[in-house]
Amino acid sequence: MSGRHVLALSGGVGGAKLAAGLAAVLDPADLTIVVNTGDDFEHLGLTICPDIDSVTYALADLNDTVRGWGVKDETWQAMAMLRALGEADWFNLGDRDMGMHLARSWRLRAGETLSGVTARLTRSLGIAHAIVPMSDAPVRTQVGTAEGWLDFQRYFVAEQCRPVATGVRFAGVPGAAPSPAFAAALAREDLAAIVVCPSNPYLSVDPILSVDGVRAALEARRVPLIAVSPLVGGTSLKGPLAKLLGELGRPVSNASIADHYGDLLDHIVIDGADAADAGDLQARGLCVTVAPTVMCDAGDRERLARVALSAARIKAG
Ligand code: FO1
Repeated sequence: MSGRHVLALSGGVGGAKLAAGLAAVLDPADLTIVVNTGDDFEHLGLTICPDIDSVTYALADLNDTVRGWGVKDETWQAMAMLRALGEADWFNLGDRDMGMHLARSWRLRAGETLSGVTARLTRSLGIAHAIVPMSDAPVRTQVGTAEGWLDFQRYFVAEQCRPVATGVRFAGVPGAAPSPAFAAALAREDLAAIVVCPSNPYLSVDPILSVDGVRAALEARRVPLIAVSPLVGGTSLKGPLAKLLGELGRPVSNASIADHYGDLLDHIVIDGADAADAGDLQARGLCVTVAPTVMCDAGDRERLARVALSAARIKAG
């Protein structure tokens, strides 16, 4: 293989950790991190992009690793004032995090694209690697429930994922083109691999695959696609994946992850706790790597990044 450029597809928390690991071992010229924007929403007049921010904070080493989202050493004075004013307080915006939303929102309102604003904000935080939205057009994930379709943050934060999910849809597609940097990465002559980070396939990766032309471009690719499974020990570490799989009538197993990605998938990295799944996955024609996938610190993130890259036969620095 001649190229060495890696295209990583990421959602929030778990995906952001692997994205940070990839950035730690690859030169900026060798990595494009495309991030889900299906979780984005307008709140209190601000444009909130939770997954872009999770990846940004992880690469800038600003992320709160205990909470899993937002900025570390955060304070909540603005939130307290909002509450005192009787404004919506179901979605928690920390003071430092609020600065990010303010900067992004006024620049979007002034006419910059989400790609342009994201490049500006990540550069300002000292990030040299490319973090790019999947699209500059709004795509909004919605979860079907008995009460109708809920916008993603209503389902995830306000309802704490309690409603039984009957389906997932992405408002805005078709009709949302890939962002310029995403389209460019897909077309690169030196593209060597696509790494799907350990994010929720239904809620975080599917929106990226639903962007106009992306699935077709991935189907036509000439490079391996490696997914790191978000399941550990037969369940999801954090987030609603296990619950969602059950509600959608699928077994909570790596077989479901592999089935979901279908022909797009060449290689799956699964956790040691799920080593027993390897035989079945190999029988489906997949390459399988069994490795520790839980990322508690920078060492874990880099180790898993190297595992994913070696699955693609890419030598990391
Ligand atoms: N998640 C929560 O569970 N509760 C919150 O109040 C919350 C606020 C929040 C603010 C900014 C941000 O970037 C993310 C935030 N998240 C919160 C996380 C977010 O809802 C999810 O982690 C992602 O959308 C799923 O990837």
